[in-house]
Amino acid sequence: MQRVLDTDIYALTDEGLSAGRTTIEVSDAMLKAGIKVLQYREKDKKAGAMLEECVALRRMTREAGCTFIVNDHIDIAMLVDADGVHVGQEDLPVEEVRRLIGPGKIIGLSTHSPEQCRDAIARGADYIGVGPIFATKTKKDVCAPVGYEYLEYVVKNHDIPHVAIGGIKLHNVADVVRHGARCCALVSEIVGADDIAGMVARLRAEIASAR
Ligand code: TZP
Ligand code: MG
Repeated sequence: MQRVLDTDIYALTDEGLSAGRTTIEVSDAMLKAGIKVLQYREKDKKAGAMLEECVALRRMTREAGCTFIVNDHIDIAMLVDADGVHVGQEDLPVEEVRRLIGPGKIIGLSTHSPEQCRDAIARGADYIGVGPIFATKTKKDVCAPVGYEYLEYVVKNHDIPHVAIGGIKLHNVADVVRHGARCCALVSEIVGADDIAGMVARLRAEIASAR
């Protein structure tokens, strides 16, 4: 059952890929386009700048009825009362993140294999990232693509909410959904689009046609 990520598109920020626009500008466009889950993921900014942006994004996402997740920075997530945090395999363990942010918040964990999926469930993650489905240049320390095999394993065997990620584009999003993805995460395809609202609408139509 998909509860936490009960939406078709999971959007992430990346100012470096935003074609000269700020993350606040791009997020505003994504929220106006109806995005309902937004992850703040800025790898090259200083903590003070990130906090300032997250304060603004918390207000904007709340007004838009959008779930707001902060990547990596549990302290910033707590300071702005984000809805949750997203961590990777080499970040703090899920149990310790839970001790910090409390039971009412969302913890997402990136996973790349069936073992990591089972481990995420055992540790109490609220959702898992599944990927990278395809090769991507967006993430620097990315592992080899997992393809559809791991996605299909998750879909067939586990109820934990999941989001497919990595190299998902307008041209392949329908195929990812046909392979079982309930929710698709995209970075470059959305933040890099000239017309963000148009891109989100086209992605939605592709996803709907594949369901
Ligand atoms: N985690 C796995 S792949 C990835 C992250 C954050 C980046 C995905 O970016 P894009 O541009 O949608 O391929
Ligand atoms: Mg991380």
